[in-house]
Amino acid sequence: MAPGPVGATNVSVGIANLPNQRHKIVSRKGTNFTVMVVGESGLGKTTFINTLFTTLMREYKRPEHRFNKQMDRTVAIDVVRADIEEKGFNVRLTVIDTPGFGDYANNQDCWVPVIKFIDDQHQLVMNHETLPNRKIDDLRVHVCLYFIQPTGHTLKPLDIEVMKQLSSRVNLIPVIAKADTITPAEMLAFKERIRDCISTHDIQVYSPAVHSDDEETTRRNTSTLAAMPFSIISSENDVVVNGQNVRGRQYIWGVAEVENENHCDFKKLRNLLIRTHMHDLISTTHDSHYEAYRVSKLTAEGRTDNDPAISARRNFEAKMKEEEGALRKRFAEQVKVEENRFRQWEQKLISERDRLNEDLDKQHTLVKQLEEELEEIIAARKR
Ligand SMILES: Nc1nc2c(ncn2[C@@H]2O[C@H](COP(=O)(O)OP(=O)(O)OP(=O)(O)O)[C@@H](O)[C@H]2O)c(=O)[nH]1
Ligand SMILES: [Mg+2]
Repeated sequence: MAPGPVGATNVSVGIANLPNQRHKIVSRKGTNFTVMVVGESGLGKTTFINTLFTTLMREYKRPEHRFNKQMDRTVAIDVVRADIEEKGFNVRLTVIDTPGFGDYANNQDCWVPVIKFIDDQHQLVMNHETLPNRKIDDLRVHVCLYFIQPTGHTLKPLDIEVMKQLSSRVNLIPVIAKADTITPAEMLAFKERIRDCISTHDIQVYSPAVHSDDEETTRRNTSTLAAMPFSIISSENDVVVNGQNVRGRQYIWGVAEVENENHCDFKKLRNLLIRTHMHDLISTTHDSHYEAYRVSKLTAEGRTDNDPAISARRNFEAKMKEEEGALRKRFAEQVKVEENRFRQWEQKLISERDRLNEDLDKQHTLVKQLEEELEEIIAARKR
């Protein structure tokens, strides 16, 4: 199927979380944010995409489009898009659906088209870097969600192989699909085993910096990291819980709710993607993964650090970093000056208010005094 948008709308997101300066710079032109889903066939990748878009529309109380991507087996790489926006900050959210693998006796190299897609996007950007018009449809994958079958055991050799291939190219986040099919205790043990397996095989999954200047962010990052790999439930349908329509899956024993944090980590994952770590995912993609691709390509072409093109680029990047640092410093200083100016003005207003209050008190006393004198005169006249 040809890649193309199945729906587009505007929703509000927490992009205002970005540092002010960054926000200002980026908001003028907006940005692309691209998520890819990969994994075995039938694990609910396409259902997840539909669920993500539907719940986003609902969360931000925007008219709901039906993001009903066709639910047959996905047979080709497919692109789903929506424009999201907050306070003038535009994000083009793109989710890339991929055909599931694992259906065949021989799954060797089944991930090749996915890896090729990721590399092709890096190559496209690299090719355009030297052209005067650098406007391209940048589909570099900022985060890849790898779907794991909820077996309750551990990762399969195929998972390990594919995750290794992916993790050297993109920010990789493993997710446990169909969390409603195993018990909470099984899920905890399964997560632990997956974490062990990931570390044994030295798979580099995305792990955001935990410590931040403010305590709230540090606490949030720690709790997010503790939940990895995220368990998710997806659904095509709404069910009624306590008189309210919620996304979920109805069973005889009850409802498995997509956005209930006691049922799965869907909400944590969505927050990480759309709110708290979008900027980090975008910048690490450019600074680490794209850079690694670029260097490996140039090295393969036999170009070294002494190559004028490479050193020119290095100098350019160092200069940009320096300029950004200086800009940040100037901005912080400007804010300080403005704050001081505001404080002085506030202080002046307070003194002026105090002076006026004092005047008012004096006038009150005078009026009272005059009233008393008047009363005395009237009384004297009556006598
Ligand atoms: N129990 C349960 N079933 C789910 C969940 N998510 C999706 N499914 C079901 O799993 C089946 C396959 O879902 P798809 O979204 O088509 O799976 P896919 O990963 O896109 O499959 P391919 O396109 O073949 O790679 C459908 O019947 C879904 O309803 C879930 O969270 N829990
Ligand atoms: Mg699919």
